Amino acid sequence: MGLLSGKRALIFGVANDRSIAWGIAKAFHSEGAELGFNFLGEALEKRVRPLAESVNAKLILPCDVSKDDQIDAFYKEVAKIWGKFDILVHCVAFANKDELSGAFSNTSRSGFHLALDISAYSLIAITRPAVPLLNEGGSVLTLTYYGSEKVIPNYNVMGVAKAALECSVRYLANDLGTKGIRVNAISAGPIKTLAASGVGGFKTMLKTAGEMTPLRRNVTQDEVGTTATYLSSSWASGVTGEVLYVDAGANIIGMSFDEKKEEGTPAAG
Ligand code: NAD
Ligand code: 0WE
Repeated sequence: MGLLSGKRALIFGVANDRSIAWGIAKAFHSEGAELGFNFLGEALEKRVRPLAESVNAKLILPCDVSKDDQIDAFYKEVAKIWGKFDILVHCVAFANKDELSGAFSNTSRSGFHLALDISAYSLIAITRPAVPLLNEGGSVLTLTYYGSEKVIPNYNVMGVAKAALECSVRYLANDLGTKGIRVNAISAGPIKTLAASGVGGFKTMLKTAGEMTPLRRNVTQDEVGTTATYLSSSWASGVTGEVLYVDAGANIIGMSFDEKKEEGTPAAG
């Protein structure tokens, strides 16, 4: 018996086999969950459909989370095909590329709206219609990043969007608690995905980040997947409104330097 046997999970945000959402899907599948997926547009359908079919998913439907009519149509189909389900996973973020470099103060009004709409409001937009379909003991999970709490170069408007997302997790957790539904976030360390590879200097950032963590490495999609499985299972039945770090310990570090370099070095060289 798997940890998620008999559970149905709807996963938003698979783009390809490097997606964090796909790491979560693989872990859920290995613990016995039945899976459903969205895809964004025909180009991604070609990538998502074969992946989804490899884990025996039957529910594979289009949904742009910035379009209310698509969200409505999506859940109408979910209600028809599944009726009720247990787990909702939100792995969606987007900002204009030109807002993810240079000065944060140059963030445009329209860029701010877009980033917050797709990366933060969309959690509310896909959770509200899910509520009547979610079973008691259900779980909603989203993905966030440390750039919501501390300044990370170039993360810019996405940091503001993730702060709004994390706060939405707490308010949604309070709303849905009475229905026995939990809402949580995973704050993942940097991982090379499609979204991340669109970022200038990501390779250098990954190397620097990996050297700073207590585990002296970065985390993987699979490690996010196993933590997501725990949070979405009855083993986390007492956990809601939480942001759980899957970052190799990065968030606990206040300052980091190479201690070996200090050995035998005269002070004030
Ligand atoms: P990814 O590119 O694989 O996934 C992002 C997904 O967002 C894609 O599937 C894309 O289709 C989807 N998306 C964008 N706009 C959409 C829209 N309008 N409607 C529907 N879907 C839309 O990248 P990823 O890194 O796996 O990102 C997944 C989540 O993880 C994001 O929330 C991201 O912020 C978060 N995260 C990523 C990292 C990292 O370093 N990769 C670290 C922490 C958190
Ligand atoms: O949340 C993310 C990815 C966010 C993201 C990335 C892109 C690149 C391509 C959102 N929208 C876009 N739009 C594009 O056109 N991460 C946590 C990964 C990430 O992105 C960064 C990071 C890290 C880490 C951007 C700048 C600095 C660090």
